[in-house]
Amino acid sequence: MQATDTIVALSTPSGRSGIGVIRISGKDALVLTRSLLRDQNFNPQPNQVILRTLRDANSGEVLDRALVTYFKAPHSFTGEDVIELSCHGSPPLLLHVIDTLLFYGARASDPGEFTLRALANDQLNLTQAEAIRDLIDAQTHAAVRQAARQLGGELSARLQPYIDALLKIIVPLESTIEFVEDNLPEDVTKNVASELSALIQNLEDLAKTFSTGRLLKEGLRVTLVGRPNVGKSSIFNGLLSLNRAIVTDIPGTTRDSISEILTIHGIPIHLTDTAGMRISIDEVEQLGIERTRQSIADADLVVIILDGSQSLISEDKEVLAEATQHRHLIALNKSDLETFQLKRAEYLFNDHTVIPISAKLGTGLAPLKAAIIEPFSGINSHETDFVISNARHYDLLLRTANSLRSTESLLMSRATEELILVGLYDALRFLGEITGETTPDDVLAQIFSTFCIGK
Ligand SMILES: Nc1nc2c(ncn2[C@@H]2O[C@H](COP(=O)(O)OP(=O)(O)O)[C@@H](O)[C@H]2O)c(=O)[nH]1
Ligand SMILES: [Mg+2]
Repeated sequence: MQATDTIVALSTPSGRSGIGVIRISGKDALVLTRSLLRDQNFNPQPNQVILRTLRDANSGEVLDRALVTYFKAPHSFTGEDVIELSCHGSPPLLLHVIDTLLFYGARASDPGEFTLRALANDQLNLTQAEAIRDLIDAQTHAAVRQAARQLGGELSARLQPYIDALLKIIVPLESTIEFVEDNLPEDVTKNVASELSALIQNLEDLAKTFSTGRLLKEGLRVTLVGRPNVGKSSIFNGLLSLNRAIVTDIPGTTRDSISEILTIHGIPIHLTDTAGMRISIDEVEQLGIERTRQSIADADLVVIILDGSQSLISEDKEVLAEATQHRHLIALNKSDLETFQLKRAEYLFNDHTVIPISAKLGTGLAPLKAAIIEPFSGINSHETDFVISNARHYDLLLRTANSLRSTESLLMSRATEELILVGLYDALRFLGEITGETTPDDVLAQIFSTFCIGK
């Protein structure tokens, strides 16, 4: 996995900006930079920022005045020689500088290749590399905090005692194989069994935090449904505090689902406004209603909206029949109207609190927000303990626990040590896959393909 070539990439987003940072990593980083500066005597002190002139390869004309920083191997992010060029953030200029470096022999980096090199050179482990990606992709402060903790090595530190505990079971078993002809003595079996069950418990407890971690990372999909004109689009706009969806008193105005992201207490909410559900002969509207059904099916939570100023009509009942099959909340809109009646019998759904709202006045939106995240309360960026936020880690923790469970039953049925050890070694390998020690190359390639270029 040791890289021999020198890679280059733009590390800041493409587009106009104050500065744009180009990163070069590899053994020729300094040689390439000397060419770019047309200065063969360029010998910078590591970790110091120097202002230099960058020049075109053919004409020698000035491209930019840029800040150049040299990080000498192994004291760099990748563990290789690294040069960072802070240029002015003009897209054509940055392209020109990169093209010039390619001309001198650099190679355009693949996604995540800088981080992959850092991993190969033991500058960080796999969970930390993944944390860098998660940090960059984080959509909320809570997700940033979790990624930062993982970047600090918290996950690997949490796994280490489990790896130690496994080794503590494996090592004596290995030595028993060589000396004992018969089955394991009763007391050894008992000891191993109790150590195993404690370990399984710990692993499962850690795995369970994934439900919270996934929520912090991916958020909650919430879909607003109701018949036309109950005020879905008005509530959608109200929750987002902006006029995103078109609101009219013409039923059937919203013909396609639209989605936006808002955050409630650090949890990203993917909010979808849908076409009103009703029987329609209009083909476009029918397609919209089909999308509404899809959006209901995909949602973690459906908010059913009814017009509280009117009696329930058959279209409402159809919406209720369909949407109450999913996790749902009921909101009663238009509480500002005189005919609004929260206590009307038909709205008293037995096991449900109904939230009164006036999208027009903006009242009731805060209680609605609170109700949306209520099942997830306690997940607060300040209270939350470290959680598993990556499906790959979750899967491997479960596989570890499962293979220990099978080992446990083998132990109970007094299987041979060799058989018992197979499951224990599997568990050890799964834990090692989390931190990258035993991760197969194709899995690594898959992980790094999800990174952005320049990281
Ligand atoms: N009085 C009153 N009118 C509302 C309220 N919410 C929405 N409306 C009106 O109801 C009509 C339909 O609203 P809209 O949001 O487009 O409903 P949708 O079809 O469910 O998306 C519009 O004329 C809105 O101004 C409310 O809370 N009170
Ligand atoms: Mg609408």
